[in-house]
Formats: sequence, C-alpha cells, structure tokens
Amino acid sequence: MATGQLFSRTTQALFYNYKQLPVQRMLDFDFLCGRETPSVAGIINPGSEGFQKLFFGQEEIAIPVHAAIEAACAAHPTADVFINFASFRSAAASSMAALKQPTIKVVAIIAEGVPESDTKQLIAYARANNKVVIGPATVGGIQAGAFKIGDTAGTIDNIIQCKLYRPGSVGFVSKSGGMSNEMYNTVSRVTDGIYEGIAIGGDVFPGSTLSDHILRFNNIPQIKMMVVLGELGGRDEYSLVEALKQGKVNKPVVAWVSGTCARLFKSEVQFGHAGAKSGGEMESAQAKNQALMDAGAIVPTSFEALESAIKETFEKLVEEGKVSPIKEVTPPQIPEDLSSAIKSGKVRAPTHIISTISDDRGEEPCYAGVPMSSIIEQGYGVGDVISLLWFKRSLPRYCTKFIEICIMLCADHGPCVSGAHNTIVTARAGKDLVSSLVSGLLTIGPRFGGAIDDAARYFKDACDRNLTPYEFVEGMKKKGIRVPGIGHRIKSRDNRDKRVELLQKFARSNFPSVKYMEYAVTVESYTLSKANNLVLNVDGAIGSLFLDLLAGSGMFTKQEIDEIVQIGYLNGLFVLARSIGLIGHTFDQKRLKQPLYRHPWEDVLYTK
Ligand code: Q5B
Repeated sequence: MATGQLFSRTTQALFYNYKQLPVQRMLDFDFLCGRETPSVAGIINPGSEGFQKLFFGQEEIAIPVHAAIEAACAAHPTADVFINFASFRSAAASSMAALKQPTIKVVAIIAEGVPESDTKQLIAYARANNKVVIGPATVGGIQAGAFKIGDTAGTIDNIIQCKLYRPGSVGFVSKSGGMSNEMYNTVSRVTDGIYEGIAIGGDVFPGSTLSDHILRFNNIPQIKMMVVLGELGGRDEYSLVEALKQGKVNKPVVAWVSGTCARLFKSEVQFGHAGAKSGGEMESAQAKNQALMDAGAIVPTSFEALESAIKETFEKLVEEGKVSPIKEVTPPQIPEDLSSAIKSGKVRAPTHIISTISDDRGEEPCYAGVPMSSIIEQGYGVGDVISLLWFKRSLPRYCTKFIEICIMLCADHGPCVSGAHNTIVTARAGKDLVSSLVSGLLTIGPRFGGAIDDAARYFKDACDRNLTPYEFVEGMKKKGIRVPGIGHRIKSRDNRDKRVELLQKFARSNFPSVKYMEYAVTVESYTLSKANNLVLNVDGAIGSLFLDLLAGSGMFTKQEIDEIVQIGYLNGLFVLARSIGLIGHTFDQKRLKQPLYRHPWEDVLYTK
C-alpha cells in the first residue's frame, strides 16, 4: 500500500447510509478548518433520491442524495472517499461495490461484525487494485485541518481542544477508535499536534494495517514522528516490527501495545474488540512491546509513560531543528444548533403552534391529560374519547353514551342522500378512498346534515328569549331563513324519523332536563300545521338535545356553552358519523366493481 497522503483540504467523500450526526460533524469540521467546499459531496441512501439539508457553517446547504453507488460516483467523479455506515449485514457488499468504482480510492467501513471471510475478499480486491480500506469496526480517521471521516475525534469541543483544525507534525495510528480520541488529546498536549490519525479498527483482519499507515506516514514530509497504539491479540504489530527491522521507517516511532493486564487473568480474555483476545505468548502485549522496542521503536514502560515518551521524542526533534514552529490559527466559531441551545437554556424561541387537547411527547400519548393506557384499561368508549378531544373533559357516562348513539344513528342513511351519492359517483370514477370520502363529506352543509349547529343556535336563542313557536317560525320566515332542524325530504308526520324518536327516548330517561328538546317539539307542532314534511329532523333533534346535555350536565359554564354553539362543534357529530357510512359506500362500489357512473339523459330536463 505505502504511497503517501490519502486526504487533502479538497478531498470529498460519498457517505453511504445517511446518518445525520456524523455527516453534520464532518461539515462542522470543514467549516472549522476553513475549507471552501464541503467534504461530503453526496449521500447514498439505497432506494431514495433527492436532497438532504445540512449546515455548512451558518448556511444551509442541500447535499444530493442518490439511490445507488454507481449513480453517486457518476454524479461526483472527484469524490474519492467512500464512507460506509451500512450495517454489518450489508457493509461488505456495498464496500465491494464502491471499491469497484474507478473513482473511489479509499473505503472506510464503520460497521462491527462484518464476516471475516468477506473482509478478506475486500482486502484482496483493494490490494490488487491499489485502493485503501480503513476498518471494518473503525471510527475512521482524520487529516488535521483537511478532512475527517464521520465521527472521528468526537465532538467539535474535543476537536478544538485537540487543535485538529490545523495540521501538526505527528502521524498517529491505532486499532481503537475510542482510544484514538484520547490520544489526539495527549498528542496535542505534548507536541505541535496531529497531522494525520487513523483508527484501523479492532477486527482480526483490518482492511489496512498499522504498518501500512506507518509506512505511508514515512513518505509524508509534513509528518516528523509517528505514534502507534496497538493492542494485544493478533500479530499485526509484527509487520511493523519487520518494517522497522528492515530500515523502511526513518522517522521516530513511539509505540505502545495495550493489554499488559491480560496476564493477571488466569484464563484467556476477550477485550472489547474482536481481535483483542489474549492468545499465545506472541500475541501478548508484553511480547509485542518487547519486539517493537528491539526493532528500534521508542516503547515506554507503561501506558502512563506514553505521554512523556511522545513529549521527549518531539522535543528532541525540535532541538534538532527538524520541526518548524506551527503558525497558530483561531478557528471560527461554529454556530450552535437551535435545539441544543434551547436544551441548555441559552436561548428561547417562540413556538409556532399552540395545542391543548393531546400530547404525544411522553411515554404514551395523552388525550386531554388522560394517558392512552387509562383510556383502554378503564374501558372508555368512542364517546369518552370525543368528550376528551372535543370538550377537553371527561363527561358523565350518559353524555358519552348519547354521543355514541348520535354517531351510530347518523352513520348512514342509504345510498340516495347527497353525501352517499357523491361518494358513490366518485368511487365509480376510479378515485381513491380519501377522494371518495371527502367528495361525500363536502355535501354536508345547511341543507344536508350540517344544520345541527344552526338548529342549536336558533333554538337556543328562541327558547332563551321565550319566543312562542309562532313568533320564532314567522320571525324566521320574515328574514327568509328556513328553520334549521325542521323539514325532511322523505320523513313526515305519518312517516316519523325513527332516529329522532330514539334520541328523544334516551334523553327523556337519562337527561336531567330536556327543556330545549321540548321547545323544539312545540316548534315542530307549529310547522307541521303548515306542511306534513316539516318534522323535527335528525339535525334538529341532535342540536336541541345537545343544548340540554351542555346545560344539564353541570360540566359547562354558560360562557362555554355559548362558545361551543358559536364555534360550531355539533356538525362534527354528523361529519364523524357519516364518514363511517361514506367509507362503507366507497368499499361497496369498489367491491362490486361498479363502472363509471353516467346520469341518464331521460332523467334530465333539457330546456331553453
Ligand atoms: N320549508 C331539509 O326541504 C329540507 C322549512 C320550511 C320553514 C323549514 C328543508 C330544509 C332546514 C335544513 C335542515 C337537515 C331541505 C335535514 C339531513 C340528513 C338526512 C337526509 C336524508 C340523512 C327539505 C317546501 C316548503 C316551502 C319551504 C318550507 C321547508 N323547510 N319552512 N322551515 N326548515 N330544512 N336540514 O323537502 O311555502 O312552499 O315556499 O332546508 O334541517 O339532511 O335522509 O335525506 O340522514 O342523510 O326540499 O336525514 O326542510 O322542501 O324546499 O321544497 O320546501 O316547506 O319554505 O314552503 P324540501 P322544499 P313554501 S336532515
């Protein structure tokens, strides 16, 4: 592998399997380094296309999203790094597909648990084609001040603290991603900082090895010394030992293999990484540290002494004039995300919506403060749910039962009424459920089904003002208004509406008072004296009885009753109920495979 730089300040990557946080962290790092172009050229999200909005400093940018690797590579031919956030199940296949793209030079595989046989195939292909694999099971790597893979180096605060926004003189390679964050800190404290850091990953077969990167660092003039953090298990460190012995590395190498504590355990121990297993003597941390020391690496006596070993090595290079002083720069401030600023109490922002009936933020949704589990466990019905969501209170059982009766009685009234007719015609025109439903719902209004609110308004006003039926009806006539809730196309004195009778019967035996209903009945007696079909209809019965419910339940103030009537809650009962029937009519027509409806000519009067 050898050769030199993998990344630069213009390197761009394709990010596979979108994850918001690591991509945003890459872009924040770019901004911190003063990069002109974002380091993520495109996102690949199998099966979806479009754009993903993210921040580049204070500005929002739209990063293209591609459905396939090939399409992304074709669209971004200069993006040569492939950052693979796929799961362990699909990481190998997608990595191989990326390696096969001529534009891709480096593939970083984040997933843990990629099958070793798959990794071996990736390694073989990469080596044969002069490409670099970092990982699997890696956090990635970073070139200070230039390019960063995913979550490498952690938060922006850590990156600033470790001065990773500008290059130093140290090349660092480790197996562990977590420990590399720790070491970036250590290196920044005792040297002029990191030039490049790579975590090769903790698997038994890493895509690229410790020595691969050390030999590469050796060819990068800006790197003056190298730090290696190995770990027990496997034999990867011995390829570095060989390289050192063969004189292939001419810059100082400070190395430590962690896991010396493994000898304290009586049996074989598996540490965090798949490859970090205390095996035979050769694989022990002690043996590897000794071999590295014998080969010429600077190996401290303990992990605690690693920092001073790095410090001394760096100071020696300074004394020898091999390191030129770094020009310090002040990185720009990354604007804080509104959500985190709100969380920490630093800013406040006005909300855009106010809601008082339900809340889905907790463990379970609540309707007017009542958790979903209580609604189910306490046997609430649809009437109770309506009482919570519409009236924001738990109404007595007789009230919620009345609501349920209204819903059941108004659910349907045959195929010939306005709403059902529209729904049937729409369904037969091949439209979908929602279109067919709303087409029917849109007929609900002052003549059809939507007279409940007006009935309640006018009956309340007339009853509260003690108008006689004569004064009320004739007063309406003078104004040219038909009495809402009175009259029906097919119901009449001799063909009473059963629904009205049922509602009245229930109310008479359950409501404390039926004052408004009785008033409506006296109005009906008067209108019936004018015409046979001027009966109290279902809208009028519900409107007048709901006034009795509101006034008699003792659950509403006078002001609240006026507001409910004024806003117009009550047509909601018919809308909700009739939706059941209209949905039924839609399914019925579709089930019957009814063709497009065309009204017969014979049924139209053509005239001039
Ligand atoms: N006249 C319902 O009218 C209908 C009068 C009136 C005084 C009145 C009509 C009306 C008020 C609105 C209302 C809800 C349009 C009805 C429903 C759901 C449904 C439907 C279903 C279901 C019927 C003949 C004569 C005229 C009029 C006079 C009529 N209504 N006077 N107050 N309210 N009502 N809607 O039969 O002297 O000849 O000029 O608007 O409450 O929608 O099943 O079908 O479940 O689906 O077309 O039940 O009453 O009568 O217009 O020919 O009038 O009576 O002034 O007098 P009609 P028209 P005149 S429940």
